[in-house]
Amino acid sequence: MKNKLINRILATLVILSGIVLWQSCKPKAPTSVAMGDAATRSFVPPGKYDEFYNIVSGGFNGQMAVYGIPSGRLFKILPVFSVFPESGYGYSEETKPMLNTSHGFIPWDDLHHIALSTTKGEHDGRWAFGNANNTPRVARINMKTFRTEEILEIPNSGGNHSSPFITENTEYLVAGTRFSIPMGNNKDVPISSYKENFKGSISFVKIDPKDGHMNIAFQLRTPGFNYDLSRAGKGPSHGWFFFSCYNTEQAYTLLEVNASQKDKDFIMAVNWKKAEEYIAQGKGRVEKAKYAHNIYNEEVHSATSTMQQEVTVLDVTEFPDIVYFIPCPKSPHGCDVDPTGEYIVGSGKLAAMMPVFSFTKIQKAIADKDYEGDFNGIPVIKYESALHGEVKKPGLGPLHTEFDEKGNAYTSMFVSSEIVKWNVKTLEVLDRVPTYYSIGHLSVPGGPTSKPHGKYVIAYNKITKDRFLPTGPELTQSAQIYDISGDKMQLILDFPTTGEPHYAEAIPASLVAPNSVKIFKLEDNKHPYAAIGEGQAKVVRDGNKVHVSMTAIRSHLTPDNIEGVRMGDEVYFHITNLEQDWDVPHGFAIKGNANAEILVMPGETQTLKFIPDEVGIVPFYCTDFCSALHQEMSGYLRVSPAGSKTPLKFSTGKIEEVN
Ligand code: K7E
Ligand code: CUA
Repeated sequence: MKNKLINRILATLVILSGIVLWQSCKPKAPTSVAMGDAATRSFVPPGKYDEFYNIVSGGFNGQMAVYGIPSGRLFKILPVFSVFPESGYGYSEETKPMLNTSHGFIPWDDLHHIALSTTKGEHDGRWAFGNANNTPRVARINMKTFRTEEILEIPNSGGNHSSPFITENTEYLVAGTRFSIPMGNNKDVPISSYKENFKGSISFVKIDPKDGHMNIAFQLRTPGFNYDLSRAGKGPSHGWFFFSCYNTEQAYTLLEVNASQKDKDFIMAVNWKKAEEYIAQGKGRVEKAKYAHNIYNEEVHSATSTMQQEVTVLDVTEFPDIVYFIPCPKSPHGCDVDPTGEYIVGSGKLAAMMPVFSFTKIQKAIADKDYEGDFNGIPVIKYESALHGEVKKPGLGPLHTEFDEKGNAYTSMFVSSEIVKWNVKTLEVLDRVPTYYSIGHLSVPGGPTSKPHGKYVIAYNKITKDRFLPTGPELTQSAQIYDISGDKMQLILDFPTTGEPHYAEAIPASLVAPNSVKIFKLEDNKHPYAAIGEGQAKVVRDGNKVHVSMTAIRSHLTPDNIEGVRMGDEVYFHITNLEQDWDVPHGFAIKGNANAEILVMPGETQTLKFIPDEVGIVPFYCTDFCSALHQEMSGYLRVSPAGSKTPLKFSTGKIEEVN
């Protein structure tokens, strides 16, 4: 028995060391492969626009970043789950509620996946969604303002990795748990009771088609193993979802070895239309849960956080026709559906080939009950019965697949550091190019949709070694753009990225740029402390709270002299930017503040809290270089001792005589 186990471990180690050896296949020196006119194809002349927006996740920085394609130029860092002192996100009173959770305020997360909203399977340019991998949450970004507008916490989840993935018309976003955990009333259990007590869960988040608001419609309670990635069906497979599952061994320690025992794990096929029916029939179980729902409202330029109390659960083992398992070799990671919706690609990280499943065959196998057995009562479809075919010798360590508009697939190979192009129908490998190095996700514009825009594939790499000037032990993260318009993929650009780029989607600029908000209209500003015009500027004491309604316009703040604040006060600077011109933000910061700055967009009001910690005169100023007289855009706050009788007064431009 023991010997058997040791043999198994040894066998696994041999496999793993093989992988380490395979890694040495990758090119050793930086190679300049951009030849001929290749590099000019990424060149966007000064003053010209890029053709695509690339919305790239930032991994452990908890943000998204916006780049232009094909230039690779960085346009914006878009804070989502992490505080961002540069804009005051998570520091201003208005944005703090966005980062509220059932655990309280959390300033950071790990953002892996982007999903851009679609209608009829095609990009519509409305919203971008992202996942918080650590403290399970999903976020929605409004593509008109490029701001995080909503964050929904996901209860009953042990790490939100297979998330967010959306259905054809953005009806639902799914959020699947990476780790299984005990749920319900009895959570204090031995870790070794994994098999009995640990469960998975997949949340179906309903998206309101009008305003994008997210609510958990229901959760599927699933067998205890790890749920890695997912894609919705489309076209003929609309109504289904596919998830890659690993650790079907149900190991709970040294997963590296113990979760790689079996020859095959599963792709889990979910008939969500069926689940929807059961929910409509009232078959879901309402369970207590606690999760935050945070919404930013641009009318008041403020967020609110509400704690939700319930979630409706369907245990899939109690319903015969919601979930089916399809065997998939060796710890599948990516699980991608081609643009036609017929083919589902499983990427076993440790497998030497890639299975492509057929939706038609899966349906037939279900109709014929063509099963090889069951797992926790859930039917396991015969591998051969679901299989369209295998891509033979695609490369080593297949992770993720995207598609072009010509019936081709592009798969990232982590171990052999390359992108492999193959034909979805014939499964024939057509081309391969090296990536520098260890590619994770890749992105073809429109690649996960029914209508890919094609033209480029962008590689998001895990290792940058020797591609850029060294910057100490930590190097920049990197991405690479390949032209895929011809038969052969051709590298045209390396570009550095911020954070760790996990996944990205690229969307034609024409679907987004025309809708971009330029200013917020002052007359629509319903912020309770807004000063719409300098005449409304004021300072009001409310106990130990002092509310300053201040205006900013080139190049002064009103008021710029404030007296009567005392030690022990909390001062709230509510800054309204009176500008109604595009691209004229004003910033605000005050000396010694244990807080960040805030950046205030034209027509908007934002609030910075300040607690004085010493008596004296404290300067404040505009932080964004807004005009030739930006340096003059400043003022003073006088802080008097606690209990002093200094009268509250404020002014701008008033010269007082001192007697
Ligand atoms: Cu492959 Cu978290 Cu999508 Cu990264 S995951 S690579
Ligand atoms: Cu306003 Cu600088």
